[in-house]
Amino acid sequence: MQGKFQKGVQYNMKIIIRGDIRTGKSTLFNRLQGGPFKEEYVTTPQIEVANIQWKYNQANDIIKVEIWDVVDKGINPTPINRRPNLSDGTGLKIDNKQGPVTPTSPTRLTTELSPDQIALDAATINVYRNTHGVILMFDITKSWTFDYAIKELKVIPENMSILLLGNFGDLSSQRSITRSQIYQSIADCNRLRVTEYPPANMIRYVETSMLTGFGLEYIYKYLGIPFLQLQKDILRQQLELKTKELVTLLDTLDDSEHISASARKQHSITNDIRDPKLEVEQEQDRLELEKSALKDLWDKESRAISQQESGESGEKYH
Ligand SMILES: Nc1nc2c(ncn2[C@@H]2O[C@H](COP(=O)(O)OP(=O)(O)OP(=O)(O)O)[C@@H](O)[C@H]2O)c(=O)[nH]1
Ligand SMILES: [Mg+2]
Repeated sequence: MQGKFQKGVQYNMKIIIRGDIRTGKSTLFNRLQGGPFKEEYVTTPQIEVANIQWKYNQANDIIKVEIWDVVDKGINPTPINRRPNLSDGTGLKIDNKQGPVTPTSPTRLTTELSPDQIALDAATINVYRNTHGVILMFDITKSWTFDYAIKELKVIPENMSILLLGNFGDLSSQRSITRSQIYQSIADCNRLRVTEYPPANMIRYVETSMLTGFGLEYIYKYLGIPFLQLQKDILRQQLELKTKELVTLLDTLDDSEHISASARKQHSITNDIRDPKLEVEQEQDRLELEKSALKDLWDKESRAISQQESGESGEKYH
């Protein structure tokens, strides 16, 4: 029994990494799996998924984190049955020295595809489905990647936790977006997200460098936010379920054992649970009491009237 408790509960959490092209998504994806920084740039042809084990504080719970490296517009020139294993690093290679790839570049590559060669991408599936946290990346040296992030921030479901990463922090001397611009935009977006979910859904911002590893620890810690939110949701559902189970069981016991109404009442009071059957009975009791009180009043009134009448008639006839 003790061993079972020590093993803890298993949780499945889904985290997606999004961002404009060449912002460091796959580098983070690899880093989170314990891989080293790779200078070579290989654009990701379609969504990739990996599972990592993650620990919340020193708890014994087993937390399986499913990480998605999201591609907006996929590139899949290979038919489905002959696709390479994408996690082994094979894919379309673009040399670093070719210069920056603009956000519109992938369309140039996809025009050669036939309809049966559709890749897994954010255009074909809803990546936010069952997602617990979003890591949204931009490159602090490329303003258009920040514009992309701000646009995306406005469409991410408001219950989701978001971590915005200003990547390429090692190139901060070349930055094209100031910190105050970033904080201002986040404040504007957060204002729109103040609904029923705060504080877990508020946008958090941190600057990182996948090259130096700066900020990776923060990302690791950040996973605690979607995790605690997930745990809270599960506990809330369990609580609702157990309350329903309890009411059903009490009902079954009351019905099957021919328990009197007063005993049922007693049961409900001692269990401090709202029993719908008892509530109806209580309402009927209350109506009965009201009715008899009214009846008493009418009886008194009619007695007084008849006394008055007999008095008056006595006066008349005596
Ligand atoms: N100097 C520096 N280079 C980085 C950093 N992060 C990623 N890179 C490099 O930037 C290039 C692009 O990184 P990727 O991780 O492939 O970017 P991506 O967002 O997955 O790109 P796509 O899949 O094409 O959308 C690679 O050459 C990386 O080595 C960083 O923080 N600093
Ligand atoms: Mg990539």
